[in-house]
Amino acid sequence: RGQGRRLALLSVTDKSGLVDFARQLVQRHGYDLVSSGGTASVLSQAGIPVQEVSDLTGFPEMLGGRVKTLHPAIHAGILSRSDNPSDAADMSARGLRQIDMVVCNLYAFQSVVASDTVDPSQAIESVDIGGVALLRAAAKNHCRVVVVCQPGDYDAILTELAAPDGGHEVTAATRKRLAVQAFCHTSDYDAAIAGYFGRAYFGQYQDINFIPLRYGMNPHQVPASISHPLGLSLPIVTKCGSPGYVNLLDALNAWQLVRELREALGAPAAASFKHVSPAGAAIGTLPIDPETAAACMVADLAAELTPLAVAYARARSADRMSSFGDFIALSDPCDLATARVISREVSDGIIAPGYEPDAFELLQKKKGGKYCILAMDPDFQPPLEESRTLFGLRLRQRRNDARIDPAEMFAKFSADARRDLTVATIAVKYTQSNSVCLAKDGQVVGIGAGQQSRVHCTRLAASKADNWWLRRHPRAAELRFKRGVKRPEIANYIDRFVADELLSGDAELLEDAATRPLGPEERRVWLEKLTGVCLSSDAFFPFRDSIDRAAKSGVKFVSAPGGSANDAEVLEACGQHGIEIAFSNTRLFHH
Ligand code: 93A
Repeated sequence: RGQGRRLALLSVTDKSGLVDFARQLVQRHGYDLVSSGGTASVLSQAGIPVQEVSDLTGFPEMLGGRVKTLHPAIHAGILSRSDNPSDAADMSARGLRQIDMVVCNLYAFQSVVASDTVDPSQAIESVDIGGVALLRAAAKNHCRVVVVCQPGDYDAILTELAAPDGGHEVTAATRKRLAVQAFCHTSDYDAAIAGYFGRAYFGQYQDINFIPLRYGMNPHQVPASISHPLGLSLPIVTKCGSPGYVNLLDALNAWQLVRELREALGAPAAASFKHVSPAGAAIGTLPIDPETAAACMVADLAAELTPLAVAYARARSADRMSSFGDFIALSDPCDLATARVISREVSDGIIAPGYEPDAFELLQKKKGGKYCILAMDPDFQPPLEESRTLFGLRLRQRRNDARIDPAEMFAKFSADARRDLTVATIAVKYTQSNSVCLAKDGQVVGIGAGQQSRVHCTRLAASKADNWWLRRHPRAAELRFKRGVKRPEIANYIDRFVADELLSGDAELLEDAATRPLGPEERRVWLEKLTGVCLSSDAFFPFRDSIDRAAKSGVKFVSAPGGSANDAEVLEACGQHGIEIAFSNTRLFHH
């Protein structure tokens, strides 16, 4: 091996633990040392023999330290392979020496830019180039080279070098671990640099590769932002308003939902999100019958509705109370008719692949000009792997790219059931788990989200579906409200009217104060007419109770993953209720 002694290159900003580590390398393990300027001077002051990088390269540090270790003599020393005759010939032809260990930690970019007073021209000087190259080169050649990127590893390495039967070697397993650590370190480092300059250069203009958010999950969680992890352009442009963190969670989930619905069913789709779950979702087709138009509170606009407008009107009418202040997603560019439907609802924002000028003009007036309007690049394809950090730790996974293909998953059902099972299944794919969704006529009619028990999801979804159906009771359609009663008040009144929850002052809202509430018998008779409903569950049914409850709300078609110990019991329940079930292989948890 070279002249018999090993060679370690040390170039560190954080010099803690350096002297002790270096001394042991020299005195106990036979290493020679070579270092960049600052590191070399700390070592020689401590009486440790060290060469300067420039002694090895014959080239001085230059450009005020911008070029220290960036030299072929250094990088060939790190990258030359063991047992490779051609590499060995190259090395000896130039009289170069192999480097066996690289100890390097980088300019402290993150702590430099954490200070409020630093500007980009100062931050630039803390972008480490040579150190990153050292770490990457050493990590690449880890089958021979030991790479150490943090002082916390010094002790473990010394312990290994001192192992009685170790021959002053670092094991292959440790070299691999250290290499992966170095690759992670340089990747985090580059992300911090991209993030800082994105904020510094584009933050105030928004929407190139960084959108500052109003605040995080809560107002005290500042600052907050969204950016592309690779510093690339974002596929989202803020056209109006200032989105918050939860808006983005809603927008990105809702967008995926409508895009998949459109792709699976070939019709414009809309979703109405609240707290990162859909309150409703639908595809839109024309014509729309008068009862549906009335139940969706768009009877006055019926003549001008487009399929997209119908999609939103239906999505919004699945659960009007929950949709109050929603975040909307549209699969297609927003047209004027859709903007008209939206403009009179209380809503927090919208994401769509574009806006016709007259539609945009109308939406822009909402919320005193603060309505959040996001334009989404419809061609954006996310990478297959996704990650998030939680409590400082990064979780990675393959994104949920399971395709809901109606022809494949629901082949045995009628066309209507196939459509509605698709709506329900794509809806649960983007609903916080556990979830169960009921759908009918191309729209969600009830969703139970975020429950820890399966049957609670089913109860919630089914009771919402009951409520949706009761709102279509002819007596609800006949209600006449006083002038000046607002749309949310009407929606809330109707909800109480059909649920037998009327309050003492409620009669004040009506033109005819003597209107009789909907009685239990009227409800029962009407609910019996609810049939042909589809249900999708994001995970298997552990018991038959969900099927028994679903049957009471007109469910006739079910899709759920199989695999429960009680599948047979679930099948039996379906048989008893005349329900057709298809077990899928795909669990659809979402968090
Ligand atoms: O400016 S650099 O990117 N140019 C280089 O060639 C280079 N080589 C090592 N910075 C460079 N380094 C970094 O210098 C190391 O990553 C380390 O953080 C620091 C150590 O410098 P000194 O030994 O002079 O204190």
